[in-house]
Amino acid sequence: MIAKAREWLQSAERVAVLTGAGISAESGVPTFRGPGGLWRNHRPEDLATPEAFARDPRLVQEWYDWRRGLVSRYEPNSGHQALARLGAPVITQNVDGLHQRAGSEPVLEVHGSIGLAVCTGCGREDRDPRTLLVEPCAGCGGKLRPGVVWFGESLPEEVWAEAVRISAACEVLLVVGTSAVVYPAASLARLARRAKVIEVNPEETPLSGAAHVSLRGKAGEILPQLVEG
Ligand code: BJW
Ligand code: ZN
Repeated sequence: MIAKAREWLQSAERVAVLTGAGISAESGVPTFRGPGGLWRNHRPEDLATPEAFARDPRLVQEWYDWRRGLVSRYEPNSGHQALARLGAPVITQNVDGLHQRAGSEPVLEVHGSIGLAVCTGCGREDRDPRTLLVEPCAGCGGKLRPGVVWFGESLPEEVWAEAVRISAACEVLLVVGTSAVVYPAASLARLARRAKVIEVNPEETPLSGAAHVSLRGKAGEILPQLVEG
């Protein structure tokens, strides 16, 4: 199975990658769903929706400040590094910036970036890791939020359009570490009609049936074998 997948990756001219939280799991970043997941002790609708922010901004800001503080301590793992060597565009649902730090280019962040602070009052944006969301905007005193996409919000339009173009045109789509339950990101794999779809995930997902090859295991172990050959 892995030999066939490697051959497809080597012979295709247009390869694209779609990643989710599982690629960062071996860097220590908790995934959302499953054991030890970020949602385990929280309901997503209490933390990752515009309604939650309107109801209790402080709770949401504190949760994201905690996660923003952790992000700088994580390092890209051998999975991120293998994808950077592959040299294909990476469409990621992750907000942790680890693909960029590993050297992938381009990286399309369809769910935004946790490193970005956005003022809900004046629209001011900053990437200063010392910024605390719980503190008011230095410019207008407004409330700060993270530059991520919450449930019920639209994905960044241009980034999404480019992700759709790349998925529709690729010959091989490598899908890594996503439970494939969050839309519209999960639909990208189905858009890749012409492509051979290779899934890398220790667990079965709703996408597994449609994948041409499912490689069951950890991204940090499988991706280096896929890319080196
Ligand atoms: C490993 C591993 C290892 C472990 N190696 N693998 C169509 C149908 C149904 C619902 C909808 C629909 N269209 C829209 C919706 C609504 C909603 C949605 O999808 N809901 C479903 C959950 C039911 N979608 C939206 O609201 C989206 N917006 C939208 O559609 O706008 C248009 C619209 C507007 C108004 C009304 C309606 C529509 C926005 C979605 C935003 C998602 N945001 C989050 C939070 C980001 C900020 C933050 O970080 O806090 O994004 S939710 C969370 O889930 C995060 C992730 O990017 C996303 C996906 O999760 P992911 O990456 O797949 O992680 P996990 O944890 O689920 O899975 C990890 C996987 O890794 C597992 O499979 C493991 O096995 C595996 N793994 N270790 C490899 N070592
Ligand atoms: Zn402001």
